[in-house]
Order: sequence, then structure tokens, then C-alpha cells
Amino acid sequence: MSMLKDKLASQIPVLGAEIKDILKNHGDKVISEVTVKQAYGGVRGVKCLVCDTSEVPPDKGLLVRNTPIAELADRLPEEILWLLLIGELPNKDELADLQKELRDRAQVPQYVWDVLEAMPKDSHPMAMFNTAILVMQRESKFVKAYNEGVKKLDYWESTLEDLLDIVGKLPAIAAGVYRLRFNKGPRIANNPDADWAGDFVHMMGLDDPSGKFTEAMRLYFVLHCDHESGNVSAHATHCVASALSDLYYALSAGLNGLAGPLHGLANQECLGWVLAVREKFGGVPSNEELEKFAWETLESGKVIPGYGHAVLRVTDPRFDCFLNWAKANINEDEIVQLVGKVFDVVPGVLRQVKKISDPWPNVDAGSGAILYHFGMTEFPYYTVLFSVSRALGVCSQAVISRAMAYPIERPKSIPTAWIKAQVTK
Ligand code: NMX
Ligand code: MLT
Repeated sequence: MSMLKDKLASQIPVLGAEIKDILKNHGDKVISEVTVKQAYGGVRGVKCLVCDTSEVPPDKGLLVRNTPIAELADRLPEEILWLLLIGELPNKDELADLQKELRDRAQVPQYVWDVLEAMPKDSHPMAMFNTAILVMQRESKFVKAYNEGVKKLDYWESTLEDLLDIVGKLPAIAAGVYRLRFNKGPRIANNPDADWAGDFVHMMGLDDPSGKFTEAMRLYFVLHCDHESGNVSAHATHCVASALSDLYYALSAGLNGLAGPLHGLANQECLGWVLAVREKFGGVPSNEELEKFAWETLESGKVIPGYGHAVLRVTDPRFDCFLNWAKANINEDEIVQLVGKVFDVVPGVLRQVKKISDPWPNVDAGSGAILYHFGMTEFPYYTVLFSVSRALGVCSQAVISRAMAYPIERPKSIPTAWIKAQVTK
């Protein structure tokens, strides 16, 4: 048994007993209500999901297991995976054990590459990445265990195996998609001595003599790891997994949601917007010019990507982490300066639009500038990187949900006629 599995096995009964007790003694207490506006409005703000890996207070931003994300910015993504699942950071031996587990599972089956190579050359990188995950469904250890009649309370063990199998392969799949989709030459084999993000950079084949790109990718994979369970990717993963679909099905479903421009795809859209500013003004514009450009975007009926949030009401701390890193390491870069300028100007514009609840930057507003700086200029690829990281959180959530034997998700819908009758009663 791996150290991770051992530790989880000791924690699961404790959390299970806690939840059982809450349900027994407080099961009928009301924690949220639903207005008509919320029923039509994307269920915004309704507290009806449970997530123990992370939380997003609107006035603070992401806490991973109660730790502000900024305090985790120097950690490795593998440490974050441990933290998400266990609730505390791993010690040196535990980290080494987890890294070995992931390394041992890093080889991607040849049929995955065959399928990707058969896809049309103009396929979106997200369609390729998600297809790679889905096509591996036949490998699911959960399905095998389920078919063998394993007891419900033990489902989490094979789900954890699926998590490790998938997460171990994601850097190679993501790098393979990059090289295939953007004609970068043959795939590059794993470096068994590298950490998870370091191996990804190695397999991408981008030069990194200073090691700064690897540092940036570690940060990237830490910052996008999880964002409680109400966002589209986490919620879709949870919903699909609640039908006891395995993690290959559930994760690819969740990441299909991440591929939408209002969610993870905003990072590709965002750099596009910043580059459009640069092109229009031949460099960094004045505040007045930028303000005018922002209004033109809004007046054309488009959103300003990278700004606004369904939950947050302050600057996303993940954006702060990216901007601080960029200022400390690549401040001379014109795109970084532009991102800073957009941050100075755009919230003031959005604040004037009454319907917008949050005028502040979210995680997507700054990440692309760093990738671009290091030569990753193919911005349709950026959401794949978000996906590699987000898999850590949503798969961890799925393991915990299996361990707690949460039931199939099935909220009740009602027709407009029912609402009409209700409100006119
Ligand atoms: N630019 C223009 N309009 C906006 C923006 C923005 N950045 N943010 C919100 N609005 C509009 C929104 O489209 C809606 O308009 P309408 O009623 O005409 O449909 C109105 O303001 C009210 O929306 P909110 O209540 O402020 O936001 P909501 O919770 O519905 O949506 C987002 C949240 C994130 C989808 C929205 O802010 C947005 O579209 N932002 C731009 C896209 C983006 O950056 N997405 C990435 C989110 C983070 N992620 O990585 O997933
Ligand atoms: C996320 O990281 O999932 C986004 O910020 C969107 C969200 O939380 O709604």
C-alpha cells in the first residue's frame, strides 16, 4: 500500500463518522434557501454542495484545506495533491513515495497516441486532451473492482488507483498533445529523475536554461488545482462520478466544461485580448486609450476575458500570485507590463457597469503572459495546462465523495408554469 493510501485509509472513517453524526443530529437544519432568481440564474450562491478539499470565501479567494493559496505558491503540485486528499502537506518521505507512485504510472499506452494522431489536424487541443483521457477508460481499476463486487465502502480504493494512474500520465499526454498539434516534432520520452512539472517541461521540448520556465509551470499547476466544487469543471466531474461512472468518464466530462470560454478557455481568450490591445496601440497604451478600448469591447457585446467571477468579490489571489511572480522574474516583458496596465484600468471600467457583480481580475487574467514569455505562444493550448492542474482537485474530490458514499446527484427541476403558479398564489 502506498503511504497516501495508508493515510487516507486511516482518515476516511474519522470523516465518515463526523458526517454521519452531523446528518443524524442536524440533518433537517436549513443552510440555504432558493429564490426564483437563483433557480433561473445558474443556482448562484445556493449552498447545496459539500467540498472538503478547498473553499472560496468571496472576500478572500481560494483556501486549499484552509491554507490561503498564496502561502502554497512555492510548493510542488505533488505536495498540493497530497494536501487536497489528506488535509496537510506531506513530509519528505511521503512526498517521495507519492512522486514514485506517479512516475511508475507515467507511461501512456500507444493506442492513445494512435487515436490522437487520427484526429483532424485542426482539432482543439482541449478536444485532443479530453479524448486521450476518455479513450483510456478501459484501464479503469474502479470498473474492474465494481464488476468483481467490491463493497461500496471500498470503492474509494480503486478510485484512488484511477486518480494516480491518470495524474501520473497527464504531463506526458499534455506534452504529447502540444508536440503533435503544433508540429513540434516527435514526442520526447519521460525524464525519470524530474518532478511532475519538471518532467512536463522536459517533454514539451521548450528550452529552459535558467529553470525559470519550470518554476513558472510548478506555480501554474499549483494555482489552478482546485476551486471548491461549484465551478463547472468540478461540478460536472462530481455529477458524472455520482452515477458511479469511473474517473476517466468523470474527469473528461468535467474538463469538457473547462473548455468553455466563460470558464477555463478564458485564459486563451484573455491573452488574445491583451495582444489585440498591443496590436492596436503598437505597445503599451495610455490609460485613456486602454479605457476606450475596454468600452469598445463591452459595447460590441463581448466580455472582457479574465475579469469577473461568480463567487469572488475581490482580486483573485491566484492572479496576484501570477502577477507578483511575473514582476519579480520577467518584469521587462511588454505583455507583463500590459497585464499590469489592464489591471490598473479595467476594474474602473467594469465598476461602472451596474450588472457586473465583480470587476476584479480572476486567475485567467495573467497566466497567459507568463506562458507567452517562455515561448509557449500557441494560446489555444493554454486550457490544457489549466486541465492538468484542475485534475488534481476534481479527482481528489471524487475520491473523497466515493469514500463518503455520497449518493447519485439528482436535484429537482420545475417548469416555468410551476414557478408562475407558486409566485401568484
Ligand atoms: N466583461 C463583460 N461583462 C461581464 C463580465 C466581464 N468580464 N463579467 C460579467 N459580465 C456580465 C455578464 O456577462 C452578465 O451579463 P448578462 O446579464 O447580460 O448576461 C452580467 O455581467 C452579470 O454577470 P455576473 O453576475 O457579474 O457574473 P456571473 O456570475 O454570471 O459570471 C463569469 C461569472 C466569470 C462567467 C463572468 O464574470 C465572465 O463572463 N467573465 C469573463 C470570462 C472569464 O474571465 N471567465 C473565467 C472565469 C474564471 N475561470 O477560470 O473559470
Ligand atoms: C475556477 O477556478 O474554477 C474558476 O475561478 C471558476 C469558478 O470558481 O467558478
